[in-house]
Amino acid sequence: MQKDVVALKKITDPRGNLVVLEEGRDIPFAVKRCYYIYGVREDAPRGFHAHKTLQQLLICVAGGCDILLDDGAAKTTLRLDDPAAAVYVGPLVWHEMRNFTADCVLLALASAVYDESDYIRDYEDFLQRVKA
Ligand code: T46
Repeated sequence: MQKDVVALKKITDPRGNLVVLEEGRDIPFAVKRCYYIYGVREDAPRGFHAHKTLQQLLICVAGGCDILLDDGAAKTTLRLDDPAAAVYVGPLVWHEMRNFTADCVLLALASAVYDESDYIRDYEDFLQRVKA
């Protein structure tokens, strides 16, 4: 499991910063869907699921939040708070997001359109699938 925040390509000049994400270079899958999460209460954690097949790249384009990644063997918590940094979340990785700042905008680039049947929302079910 990738356990690090990955630095994105940032182009800085006197006007500010521009971050580039290109399919096949910075994004290891074809992007079929984007969504973003914002206005999250600090005491309202989200996630608590894994995906069967979905791949995602998560970026806090503003503010920050903590992301716990759990592959069934090891858990790691990363702070995502740089618009020029991303976390890759592959299939069968349980993830939980916490401690959102009030200004946080969490952008997700996803490899497939929304499909509730791709979610594993029960932790014991997740562990069984990891072992299988
Ligand atoms: C994930 C983390 C990082 C849709 O109708 N379409 C969509 O594309 C999405 C993402 C969600 N929804 C509906 C499903 C629920 O009724 O929006 C509602 C909230 O979704 P959920 O409770 O799954 O939200 P989070 O923040 O717990 O999880 C989301 C993504 O769903 C998930 O894939 O990996 O962000």
